[in-house]
Amino acid sequence: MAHRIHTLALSCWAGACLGLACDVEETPAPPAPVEIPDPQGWDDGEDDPAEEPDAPDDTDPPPPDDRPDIDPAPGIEEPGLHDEGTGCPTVTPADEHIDAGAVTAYQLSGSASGASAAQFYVRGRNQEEIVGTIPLGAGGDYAVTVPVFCGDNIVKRVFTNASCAVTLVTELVTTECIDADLRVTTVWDAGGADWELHLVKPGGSINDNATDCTWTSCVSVRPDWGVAGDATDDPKKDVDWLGSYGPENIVLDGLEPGVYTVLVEHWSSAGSADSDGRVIINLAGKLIVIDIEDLAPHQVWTAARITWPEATVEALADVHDCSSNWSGGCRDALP
Ligand SMILES: [Ca+2]
Ligand SMILES: [Ca+2]
Ligand SMILES: [Ca+2]
Repeated sequence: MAHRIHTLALSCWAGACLGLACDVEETPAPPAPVEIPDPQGWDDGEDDPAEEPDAPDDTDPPPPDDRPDIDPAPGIEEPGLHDEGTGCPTVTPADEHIDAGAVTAYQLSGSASGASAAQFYVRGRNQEEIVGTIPLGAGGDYAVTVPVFCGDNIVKRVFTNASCAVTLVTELVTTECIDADLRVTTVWDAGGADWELHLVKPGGSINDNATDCTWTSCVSVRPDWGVAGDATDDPKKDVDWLGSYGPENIVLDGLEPGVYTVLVEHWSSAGSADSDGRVIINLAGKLIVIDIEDLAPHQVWTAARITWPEATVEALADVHDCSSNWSGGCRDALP
């Protein structure tokens, strides 16, 4: 199974290339949408997930102040287009509502002529949140498959250039769905060539198809976790990506008790050694964002340990060089 390289022409990463506000320590107060807080400030160190309360019975969402702020257009909620600035990108189509059907992921596509950078943001009805880059092709054309949550979602697409930010807000509805306990998402930058997201079950190891949910085990098939023969508690990698940016996403409902491990491989040798990205975990109402920095090809980043049913997340930054034992993925025994 060849991993193809998919490259799109967006040469910058994060808000730094936009000439917009990039210092996430100084989150601007809405309404000032042009001053987009950089949701991809890998280096800020704030909202350290390691500081998550670990009281065993605490399954309630943390107070809003404890959540990382990853909404690139805070306060802009009304469906439709919102322009702030001059010389704004032309965004089509301007979907205000999408009936997505019985899906857990959806391809957003269209054109944003005149935009130099773009981001997507999805918020579910239980305040699940994800954010990432929309790669822009020639003329501002784009198509990116993003995870979506169960029921009513707010989807924001923010298209920017040096003088304007256009936010397209869309209500997106999915049906025949469940509010999954766990969503793990990873996104990365232009220099990343095929990052690979792994969710390893309690007692399992990376690239073992029975215990690791990843591209070989969890895309077109699903490993049988939890109750044997019951597919409702099996994981699925519902968004897989082979090029730059991502996202990739794994969804799991009905977790077995124990400790799960989230790992990311930088899969292609064509990638940059200084590639950055992040892991976003939505776990039973909690939002945890873990930054990944300078992940070189054939390195593995152990990003988090998730303990269930306590619903706690330990953020990690363990880097493992697997280049000496790499064959279609890391063959070292991890975690
Ligand atoms: Ca991948
Ligand atoms: Ca099962
Ligand atoms: Ca870097």
